Amino acid sequence: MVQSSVLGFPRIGGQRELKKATESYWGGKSSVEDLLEVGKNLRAKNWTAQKEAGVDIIPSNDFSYYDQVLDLSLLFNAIPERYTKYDLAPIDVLFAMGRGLQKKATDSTPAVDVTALEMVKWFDSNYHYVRPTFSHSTEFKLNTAAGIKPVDEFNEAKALGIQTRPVILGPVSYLYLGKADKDSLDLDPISLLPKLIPVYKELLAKLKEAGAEQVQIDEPILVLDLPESVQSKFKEAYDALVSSDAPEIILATYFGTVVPNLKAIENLPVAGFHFDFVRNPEQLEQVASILNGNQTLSAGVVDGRNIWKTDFAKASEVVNKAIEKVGKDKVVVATSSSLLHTPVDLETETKLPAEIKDWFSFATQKLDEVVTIAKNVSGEDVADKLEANAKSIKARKESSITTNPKVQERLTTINEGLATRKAAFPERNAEQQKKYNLPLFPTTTIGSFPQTKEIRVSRNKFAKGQITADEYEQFINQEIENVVRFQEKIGLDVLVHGEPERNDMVQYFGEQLDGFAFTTNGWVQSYGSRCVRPPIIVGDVSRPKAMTVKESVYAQSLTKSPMKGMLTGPVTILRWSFPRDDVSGKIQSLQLGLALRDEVNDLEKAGITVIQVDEPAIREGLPLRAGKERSDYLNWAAQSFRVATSGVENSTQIHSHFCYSDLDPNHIKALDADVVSIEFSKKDDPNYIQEFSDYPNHIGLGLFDIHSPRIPSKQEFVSRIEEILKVYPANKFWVNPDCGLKTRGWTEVQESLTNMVDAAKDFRAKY
Ligand code: 39S
Ligand code: ZN
Repeated sequence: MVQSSVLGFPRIGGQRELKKATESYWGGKSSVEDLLEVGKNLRAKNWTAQKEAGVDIIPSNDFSYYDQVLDLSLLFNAIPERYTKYDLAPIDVLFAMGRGLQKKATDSTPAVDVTALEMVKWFDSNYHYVRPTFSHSTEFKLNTAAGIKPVDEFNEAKALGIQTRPVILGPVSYLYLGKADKDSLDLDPISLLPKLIPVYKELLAKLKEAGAEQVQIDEPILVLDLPESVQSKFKEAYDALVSSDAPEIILATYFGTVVPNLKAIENLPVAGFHFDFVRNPEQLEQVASILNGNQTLSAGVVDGRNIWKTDFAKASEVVNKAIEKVGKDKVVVATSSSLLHTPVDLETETKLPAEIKDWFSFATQKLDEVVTIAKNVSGEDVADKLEANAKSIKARKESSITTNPKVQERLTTINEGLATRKAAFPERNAEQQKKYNLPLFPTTTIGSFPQTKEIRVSRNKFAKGQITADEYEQFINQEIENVVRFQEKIGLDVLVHGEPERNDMVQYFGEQLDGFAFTTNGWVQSYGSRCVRPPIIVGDVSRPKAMTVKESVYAQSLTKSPMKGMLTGPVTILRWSFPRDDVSGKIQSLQLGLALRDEVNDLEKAGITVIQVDEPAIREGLPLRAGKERSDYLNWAAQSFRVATSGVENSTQIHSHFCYSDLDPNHIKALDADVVSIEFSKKDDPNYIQEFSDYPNHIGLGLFDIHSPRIPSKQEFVSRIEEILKVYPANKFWVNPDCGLKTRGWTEVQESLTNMVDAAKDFRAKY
């Protein structure tokens, strides 16, 4: 009997219970016990759902109160000293590292003021992990202050009668995905491996003692281009970790092919491997050849990254090929990656048209998929399920919803001319300077202002028909006016309307574009307690009518300062939606580019002549390995952006914005935006700043971290600007936060922005 396996399950809960509990704890509205109780119930629920679905290999330690990588930093004692000075409870240390902490002193406790660790994208997904941050004084050991999470959760499941397979990020990936702290920039994290291995050994021994037979150790960096010096570390690590004192190790990779790194894993003494055959089915041939005859081959055939129903026939074919190579008793049918990246349950979607809903499969449905495929390849009778599945797959292929001949025809009109501005940057810049007459160090924000409880409640009422469209519009207009008046008061130069009307920067557009479906409860964790509801691209995309003009025009009518129109770019809409799998990313992105071009042109016509088209996801979309696929991507990504933004006059100023990733300035040059703003406040490496000084157009290097409630002082802004000015020229220097302010509260925003603008004014006086 071929076994079925899941690499990880979403932990936020079907009704975002975890989000609500964490935010309530942070807000001082509930106790830590309440939070832990919610966590415990969610874990039990997830394990039980998997058990009941018939999944053979069920993960544990896939749960986290913030981020699974951050959990390891806490457990391994990789806690920078600045978080250890306040006598915080372990879970508060965890949250302080994840989101920073600032607390006024009380009679009994000292003031606390620490920034968060850097948060970056998890490979090419929209999930963010907290970057392990090491210094020369990092001393790895098992930090048992809060128990030993992987062991405790294993025992918790066992007590429910469920045997699980703990999941842990492997030591090579853990170090490689980390970075040196600012006081130890000469430290190469991977050099810490010999010090880390004994701690993993100790942890594995404890899991074995607790009764774990197998562990899933993830080494996702094996799908990246790795230097020889890192490739060789796998042998060193796994020769040491495999032992009779440790559970069997299944080494898991996902999100790509390991073939270029085959050497790194071919003689590892592990009990088996997991590979992603959704992304790269062709790697089967080569990966099967390195197995030693005793090793398990876990075949990832159910997509952990998208919501389309698995084609049972196709998936079974891949698994059968694997069986041919290594034998039935050595193959496991698995999800391609953790299901963290998919919404919890399709059943709770009551508003999706039945025809479309039948094409989807969310995490809960995917449990049944792995089980069914495993049964099928084992020779069990699942004929009715196969038949129903084949019917859905065929219906989607033949549906008229997916094709729009007009869109396809318009796509053929795209050429270089359509994707090129009328003049080059120097000429545009001169015209823009004449038109707007902005001072040196112009100040602006990235677009969103606090999405308050009040705003969300009002939108919710409108959606439920409890208030009228007029009432909702009036409410939104009042919000816009407040945001405009505030910006005028503190003296910002280029204003925004604050986006109170938007639920999310991608979903908002998805809901207005043709070719999309959207969910009412399809939440996916993005970082910490924050979730997104990715819209789903089901067919050819077009824009039936203007999407943002009304709010921008209203905002501009309130002020003489330039008002920025705010759009999300084609690549980002594509990346943060669930994309089609029947059409290339390039085609979807160009269709979005055309739809947005209409919007940009409409904004300009309506008098909005500073327009920001955000592309924060452009970097994460970069194929994980260098090569033709990557250069192709960069070409079509930039082309889509330029299709969207090149229909305007020279004097119209196009902005763009990027965040969440290490950015290569070369990748954004090709967009030819007049002004870009990038996340920068957590970048400490002077070489990184240097790289941006060659960027030809204007650039705003983000000056404060918007993920943290912490308020930087004016002096802090001054110091940071001074530091950047050492390598970055004053005449291209915009002043702005790292990113949009929607997740922050008004008090923090008011103080931070005031300090930021005041600092800019000082420099203006000096230069
Ligand atoms: N990806 C996307 N799609 N969007 C982004 O902004 C980003 N930014 C980056 C990278 N990836 C992104 C970082 N990620 C949020 C989410 C992701 C982020 C940053 C921020 C965020 O703030 N999410 C909100 C959250 O988790 C939800 C936003 C949303 O869709 O809290 N809100 C809806 C709305 O405003 C629904 C709000 C809601 O919860 O309409 N309503 C309540 C309910 O449904 C009812 C109202 C209430 O009582 O509060 O229960
Ligand atoms: Zn951003």
